[in-house]
This record gives sequence, structure tokens and C-alpha cells, in this order.
Amino acid sequence: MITVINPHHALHAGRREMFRGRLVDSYEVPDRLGQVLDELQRRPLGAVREPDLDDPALEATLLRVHEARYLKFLQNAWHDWVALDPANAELDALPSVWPLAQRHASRHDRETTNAAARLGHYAFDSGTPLTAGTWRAALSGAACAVAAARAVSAGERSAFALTRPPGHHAGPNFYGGYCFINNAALAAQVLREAGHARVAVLDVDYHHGNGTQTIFYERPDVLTLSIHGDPRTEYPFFLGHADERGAGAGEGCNRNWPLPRGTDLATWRNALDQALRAVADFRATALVVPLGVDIYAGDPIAGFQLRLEDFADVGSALAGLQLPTVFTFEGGYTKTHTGVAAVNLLEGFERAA
Ligand code: Q9C
Ligand code: ZN
Repeated sequence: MITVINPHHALHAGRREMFRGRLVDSYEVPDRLGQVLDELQRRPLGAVREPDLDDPALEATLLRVHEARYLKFLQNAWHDWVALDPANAELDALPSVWPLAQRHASRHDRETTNAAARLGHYAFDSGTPLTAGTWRAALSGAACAVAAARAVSAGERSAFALTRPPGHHAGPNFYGGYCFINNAALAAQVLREAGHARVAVLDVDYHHGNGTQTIFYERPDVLTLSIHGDPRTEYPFFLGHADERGAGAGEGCNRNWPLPRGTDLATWRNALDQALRAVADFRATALVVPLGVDIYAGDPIAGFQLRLEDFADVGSALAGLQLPTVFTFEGGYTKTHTGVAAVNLLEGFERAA
């Protein structure tokens, strides 16, 4: 398995996020990636490369997944935030006002020119700090996902896009959940364009992959599956129910397995087996796995009960599909076990592949 690492990930380093009425220290910190890299150096799985950052094809791929207006917003958001008030340079950009969805309550077709208010047009939470280096870090991360998918379409059995910020909560025109650009969706899109007629995305992060689901909701060529904490009680709350099955041409091409807090390996694996069957029934020829290791029992912001030794079994079950596979690094927030959990899963995959 090759790993494509984001050399600029640390340019994105949010300081604080809003959580239930207070600003708390960011969970999504550069050390998370450092932990995975350290563990990969202890237990190597293959070559670690950097992506080509001036790939001329990257922009076209980005535009297949995200709206041009949204990408323009992201690219300029920090500059606009500081232009509003030079003192903002010392502060992370967080939204604090949103247009309402209720009938007649807000205009959605007009974009405010106030840079602080504009954040509310694109962000779905106030827990996702946007910083001076966010755009460059996220863009380099996108290059990692694209490079990983290209390597796999060129014949590698598997590749790991080791990048942050994560991506699976980012939609066609929205950010949140620490995510700005949807790396898993980009990988799926690249695999499609490389000739894989049907691609499956199987999201194992604790949180529902709302961004990926939204991006592909009406597409019949990409099957999106997510196993996650039940949105009735768990973030991101407003999507991820079992009855979301896709729409239009994509009817039947989305499946969700919401599970209660406290779910252990046995119940979680049962959902995984159903998801694996769905991938096989779809006759996918390539697989993308948004790899969130916040399903680990010790995670500080999640609620499943998988133990570190369970991760290898998950990896080997994924390998059982025998598909060319791209992993993208998503959640996982412990200060000490993020790397072990991720590499346990990837090593389990490798051993069984
Ligand atoms: N203060 C991913 O795992 N809210 N995103 C948590 C804790 C946001 C998770 C509240 C969780 C986002 C990629
Ligand atoms: Zn997560």
C-alpha cells in the first residue's frame, strides 16, 4: 500500500471550536497526522510519497465535486475575514449567523458582502475553524486524494491519502465537521474517470458522511454507504437516517447504518457485513474508504466501543471485497492511539489483501 502524505497539512491549525456555548481547544490538530506517520514509520506498509502540487488537472477534478462559487469562497475566505478587521488575523474564522431554512425567513439566493456573515452561507456548524493556511492545506490534501486514486487506477492494489483537514463532511457547497474539501469524493470521481464504471464509498468514521452522501445523492455510478452514530443523538444530527436511499437516477445508491452510542464490535461488524454485501451487489469495481478511527472506544468525541485489536479485523473484512481501494484519513481524536488504530486497520487490510 502506498501512502500519499500532505506536506502542508500543518498550515491548517485551528485554535478553538464552538461547542455547547463555549470555545474549546480544537480536536482536529496537526499531531493527529503526526501520530499516524510515526506509527507508519514503526510498521511500514509501503512507500510514502508526496503529491504533485501543481497538477494542472486538479482544478477540473475539484469542479466535478464542488461548486465553483464555493471553491472561490474557500480560497478567499481568510483574506476577506482579515480585510473586515485587521485584528481578525489573530482569530480563527468561525460563523455565528446563518440564513434560516424556514419558509419566507431568509434569502438564500443573495450572498452578503460581509465576510463574517458569509461564513454562515457555507458552514453548517461553528465548530470548524477556518485559518490563514486552511485553503493551502485543504488543496494539498485534495492533491493527495487525487494522487492516491490515480495510483490505484494505474494498478496499485491500495493507497492511503494521509491528509488533514479531513473531508467527508464537506459537500458540493458547504463545509463543517472540520472538513472543507471532500477528499473521498475526489478519489471516487478520479476512479470513475479512470474507467471504473461503478465505485463504492464505504464510510467507517463515527460520524455520518453527510458531505459525501450529498455530493453523490442523485448519481447512479457511485454507491455511498455510511455506518455511524445515530443522527437522532449524534453529530451531524440532520442527515444519516436509514431511510435516505438516494434520489432520481441515484435512487437506491445510498445506504446508511445509524447505530446507537455504545455499539461494540459485534453489532458494528454486522452492519459492516451488510455494507460489504451492498458493495458486492452493486458490482463496484473500485472502493473508497473514508477512514475515521473515531470508532475507537477511547475517542474523546465519539461513542462506539471498538478496541484497538478490533481494527485489524475491520481491515481484513474490507480486503475481502478484493477491490482496488483508496483510504482517506478522516476522524480519530485520541492524543495517543490515533496512529495505532489507523495502522492496525491498514495492516489488517494488507495482510488479507
Ligand atoms: N466538541 C470528523 O470526524 N463536533 N468530524 C464535535 C466536540 C464535531 C467530526 C463536538 C465533530 C466533527 C471528520
Ligand atoms: Zn468522525
